[in-house]
Amino acid sequence: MKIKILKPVTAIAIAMLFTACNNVPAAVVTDTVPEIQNTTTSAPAEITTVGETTVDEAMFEGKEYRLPATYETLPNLKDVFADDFYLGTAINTFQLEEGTDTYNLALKHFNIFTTENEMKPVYVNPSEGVFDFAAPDKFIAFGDANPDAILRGHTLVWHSQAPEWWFKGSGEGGRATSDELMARMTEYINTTVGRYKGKIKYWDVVNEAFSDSTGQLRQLHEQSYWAPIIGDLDGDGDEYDFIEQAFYLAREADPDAKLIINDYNLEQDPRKLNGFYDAVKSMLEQGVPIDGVGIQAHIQLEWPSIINFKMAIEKLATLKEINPDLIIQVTELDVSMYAWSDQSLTVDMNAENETKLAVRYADLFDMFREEAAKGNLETVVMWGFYDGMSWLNDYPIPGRTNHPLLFDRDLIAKPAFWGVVDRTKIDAAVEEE
Ligand code: 9MR
Repeated sequence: MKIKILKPVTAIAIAMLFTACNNVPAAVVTDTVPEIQNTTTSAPAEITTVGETTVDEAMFEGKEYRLPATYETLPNLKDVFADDFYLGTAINTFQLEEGTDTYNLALKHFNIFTTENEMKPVYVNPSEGVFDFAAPDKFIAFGDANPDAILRGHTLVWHSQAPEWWFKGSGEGGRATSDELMARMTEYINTTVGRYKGKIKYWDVVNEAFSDSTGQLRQLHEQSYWAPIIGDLDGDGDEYDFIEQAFYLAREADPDAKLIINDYNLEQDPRKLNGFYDAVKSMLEQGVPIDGVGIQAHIQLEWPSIINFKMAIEKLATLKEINPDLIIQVTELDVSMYAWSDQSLTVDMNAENETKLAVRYADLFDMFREEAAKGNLETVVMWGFYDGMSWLNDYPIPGRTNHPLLFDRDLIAKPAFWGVVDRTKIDAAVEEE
């Protein structure tokens, strides 16, 4: 296994960006930590490919989409922003069957696509020696068939949706040792990034490594084994090593892919933003090949303020002093209709609420345009395109219906769509509703 030993760096104190701190809890509560049992791992078995991954497909069964006859007359979102940034969506391969409405709609409006679930390690490498590339291969085939579609791979190193077996091994309490976990990460990155070399333009190499409560690396009680198991390999006093190694490995496996470090709440939690910023800065100063930062942006109707979001982008943009080519992407945008503390199951999407959402989207995209014009924003990816597909249905409140995206459950453009395209049309779009 190849470990790059990095030069120690001087910690640099960064002034806090915001004075006020909000109390919004994590936008994302992740899966339960796998229970560690007393097991030992054997030598890696030969890699085999198993059958198709089906992720969340059941919820779409039986649904027939009927695009309105007028849909072709809608402006293509990606063209509206052609001079500003790439515009994308999360997608699943079952939505990409050629000729279906979801396929047509996705290609009409978006030019960059992220796999919502199907490239997560728990599905790709479910057990030792087994790799299932059936769904990712379909995603790549979609890219091959549509050469203008840019593909993002999501994600390589994450504490959630990672296979439990990665973290088990011959260490204390049946936990993997640092060497074992590094070997698995190395095999995974080499195999997966290597397989799609030249096909995936961006990889979310490391996802959600930072804690909401401290802004520092997640620890065991925050559901992550990565830093606690891999530890400080280079002895420089920090435990960013699993991140550093992941980036070196990904760079080696596909030198042309753009490598992104991705996290949530950066736009609304100064403590987390500062911790993330300091870590990325320190790694960039050591020469870790981080090409870009991803701001997930799972936000709400009334939180955070546009100015806080903008300041977060601008703070991250100061990292260009170290890497002038640093890319900033919004990677998972959606706007929940509910405040985080709200427990309700439904919200009346009356004219007032449709308008609020449309204005929220209009304000966001105005700000994105400004930041893109300053060279601070390269891509905006939405976490889905129609309300029926959003993870925010049933989450964080089971049984909840949400309306966070630009198209409704019948694939019809909402007033929010018009907010994004042309805010002068919001009133008319609301009346039509
Ligand atoms: O949208 C994804 C949902 O279908 C999955 O059930 C969930 C499992 O954790 O992951 C969702 O996507 C997440 C993404 O991979 C990382 N950032 C937060 C996203 C929303 O939870």
